[in-house]
Amino acid sequence: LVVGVSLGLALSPKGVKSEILQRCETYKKLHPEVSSGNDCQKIWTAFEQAYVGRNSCDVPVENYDTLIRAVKQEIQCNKTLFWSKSKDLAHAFTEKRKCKMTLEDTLLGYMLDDLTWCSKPDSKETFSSNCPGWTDCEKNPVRSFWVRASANLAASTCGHASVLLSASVNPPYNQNSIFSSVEVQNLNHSILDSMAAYLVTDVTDKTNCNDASLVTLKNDLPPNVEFSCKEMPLSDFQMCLSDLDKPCLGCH
Ligand code: ZNA
Repeated sequence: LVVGVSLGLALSPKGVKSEILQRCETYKKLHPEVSSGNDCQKIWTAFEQAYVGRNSCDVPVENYDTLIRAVKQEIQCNKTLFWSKSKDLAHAFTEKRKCKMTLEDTLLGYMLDDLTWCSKPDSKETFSSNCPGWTDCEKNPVRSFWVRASANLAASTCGHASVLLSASVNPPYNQNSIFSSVEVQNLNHSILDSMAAYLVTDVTDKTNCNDASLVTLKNDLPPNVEFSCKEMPLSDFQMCLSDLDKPCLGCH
């Protein structure tokens, strides 16, 4: 078994625990509405029990169920923005426009974005280096976390959902992605009405909303979830970031 080295974010000497606790407290200050229901120390304990003392290629997705239950945050209808191969664009957008939120704008995603963590058998420690990379083995602690957190966000998404896709990657909708294999699969048709795909197109991109992969996305959605696709030139997208009076991605 080849286990790669993923460096993750450069951490303060105190490590993953203090980074996560600090992010949790920062989030609570920025979002007073989630403050009273969430105890950062309890969240840390629920988080680490998922993977401490385990082989770092043997952390099942369900091990994060306790963490999911420990984090209390209501997902507001019409706000979810999924993304696939467009992380930086999606986060630039939600940083400027509070009408949409990605997984990384929720408490759970905010605490763990860009971090790497793992443990080892018979250890009580959390490490942030020499952990398996995303594709080294399927059941690594980081990937299992994002699968579980993504499934939870999708299952709670109500009203109208959006997804930001890039015409610069082929295909823009990939059935191997977490967006397809986890998020689309976990949407709840009894609370979700519609999904709009925004395909960001750079000047030389030839892919448009007629791409076969977008037909696949439409067909992968649960029955009765209405689908639409809009091409969005990158220049228009950048305009959305600078001119906040311009309506974009359904935000006014
Ligand atoms: N914040 C995250 O790191 C993250 C968020 C990781 C995985 C999933 N998510 C969810 S799913 C988020 O809410 C998005 O809506 C969905 C995006 O997942 P995707 O469709 O699989 O898109 P992607 O761009 O291929 O991957 C998303 C992220 O996963 C990347 O930014 C990386 O952090 C990680 N990743 C995916 N593939 C690899 C990888 N990291 C290293 N090597 C890879 N081959």
